[in-house]
Amino acid sequence: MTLNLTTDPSAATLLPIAKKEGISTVWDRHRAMQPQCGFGQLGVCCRICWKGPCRIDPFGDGPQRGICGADADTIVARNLIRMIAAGAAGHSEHGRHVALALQGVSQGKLPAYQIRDEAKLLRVAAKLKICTEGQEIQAVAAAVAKATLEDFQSQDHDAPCNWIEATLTKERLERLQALHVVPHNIDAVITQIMGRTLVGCDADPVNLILGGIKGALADFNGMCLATEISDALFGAPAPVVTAANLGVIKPDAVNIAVHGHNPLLSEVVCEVAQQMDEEARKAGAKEGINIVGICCTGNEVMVRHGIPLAANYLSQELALVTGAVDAMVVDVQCIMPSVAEIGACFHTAVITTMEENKIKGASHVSFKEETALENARQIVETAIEAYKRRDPRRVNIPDFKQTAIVGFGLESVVAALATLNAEDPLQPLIDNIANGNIRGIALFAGCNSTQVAQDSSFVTMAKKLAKNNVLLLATGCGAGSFAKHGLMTQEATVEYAGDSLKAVLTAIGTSAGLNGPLPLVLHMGSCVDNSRAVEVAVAVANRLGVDLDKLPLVASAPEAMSEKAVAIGTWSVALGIPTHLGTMPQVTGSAQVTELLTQTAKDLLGGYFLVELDPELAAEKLLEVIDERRKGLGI
Ligand code: MSK
Repeated sequence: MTLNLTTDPSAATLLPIAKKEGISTVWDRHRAMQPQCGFGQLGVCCRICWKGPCRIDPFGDGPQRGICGADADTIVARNLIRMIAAGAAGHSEHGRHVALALQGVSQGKLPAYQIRDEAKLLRVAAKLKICTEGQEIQAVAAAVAKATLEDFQSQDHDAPCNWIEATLTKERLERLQALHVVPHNIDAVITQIMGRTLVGCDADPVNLILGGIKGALADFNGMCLATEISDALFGAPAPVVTAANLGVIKPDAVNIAVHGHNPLLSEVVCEVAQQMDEEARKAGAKEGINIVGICCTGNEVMVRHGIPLAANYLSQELALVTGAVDAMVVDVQCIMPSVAEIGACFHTAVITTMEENKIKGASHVSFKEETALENARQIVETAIEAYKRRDPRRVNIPDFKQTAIVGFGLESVVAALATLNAEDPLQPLIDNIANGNIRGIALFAGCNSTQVAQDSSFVTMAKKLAKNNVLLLATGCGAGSFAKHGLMTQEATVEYAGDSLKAVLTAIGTSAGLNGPLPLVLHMGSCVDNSRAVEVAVAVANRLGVDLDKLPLVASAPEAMSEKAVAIGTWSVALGIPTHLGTMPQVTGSAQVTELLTQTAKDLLGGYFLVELDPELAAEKLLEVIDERRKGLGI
């Protein structure tokens, strides 16, 4: 009954309960929205000024220009790059927040935080060419924070942002510089996009798209710094065994769901929850406090600490329908406003924590790094109080959860490979790519969308690619899909990997002490952590002496939805990576923009968008792309 909505088995338990309780979910609202606006789907609706809204007739019978004179190409390009600006703003604001926290730690102003991974901080400093010799770790932190914050402040248009310069291959940087798309200042580039897309400004679709690519690379810069500084503050991920899906919610515990993206609060909530476990037991919760994750805040604490993941994007409301979540603590991004209303149907405290992200009907704890410990205590106390009001007769926790081995960043991948070749850890990976045991690498990223039965395209594509010996990496809600469906297990490797891939994963996993293969899909973290996959790719490219667009590497966002996914997909293309989309981008109202993104980009950047809604066909097309790349390398 629910298969055309979601393939997550826990939804089959909870959607009928939601219906019985009169609770509307994301799928009900999707149905109510049909038919959706065709002009919007094609990207030809312009709402940039109040003479409008205007829309271009895609059949050529009606208006071909908006009231100001903008045609479909201009309107589509403007709409698209505004989405990129929004995505870049979200990621880089998250990054700025983390960088300011590092600065606060370096000044001794934030007692709730410390540098938990000094080795990572030193590696970051070396990458940014900061001299660390004879320096105290606090001084190194201050220098890293300063160099990072310069990426939001520099007025030198010719100097690339520090992080992008430190991260990309030399050849890629030069290629992007020749196109004038390398950002010098994240904030400035986002502001420029908003300025150039005002009524009566940039009307050249090519120029607009180049501006969008620059914005997307600003997004990449923001993601790199967010990921790596978070690692320094909270620890780089290492393999850990945990679990995923709504069955991780415990009937006899105070359940606190951490949801959103920014790890600054959730890290402290995890710590404080441990200290307050006894208080929960005193309130009657035999199993104490149980923290579970949702979306990318969930992924952050999952890959670093093995906190189980309850839900990815589309299932967030269903977590509340279990009737057993006592508090849902949200920070930024991908939080459905409906959660406040659904929480109110139960006893659940839905708590917003960021000044710029409030929800009508939710309570608010104003989170500040300076007061993080007391903010976290207040949240945990609220959860314990809510637990006392829980109605056990309304508790319905689906009996579905899967084991997941997670926590694979560059450091842990290299550490695992080093057990095979300590002197040159990348060599075994390169050898196995060259001899075809690993046919290629696919990075699965991005969201869930109601346009696709939840998780279905991720799972279908992954199984097909793995059978064809493609090494699979995943982030964000894509990683959540794989974790929930049992594809981050050793058993999945045995069942679904092609013979040669299985042999490689078994050799690495066994030698790394996992008593068996690596999981079929390697969980690299949240959506900002896509930069981890680039780090691995850059390391391989540098080792081979080629640029990223030569590698048998592809990316896929089969269930893309967010403006952040638009930004990520665009930088992925800009870095030379063929990038699949499994949902229709809102650009097809312009033949010129569509051609720029799917064909011209290939000549300019090496990467390009490939749109295929059928997951089986999409996997076949990605295999063809991988083989084309292999041919180019002569392997
Ligand atoms: S949470 S941006 S639905 S991946 Fe990162 Fe998931 Fe997409 Fe949000």
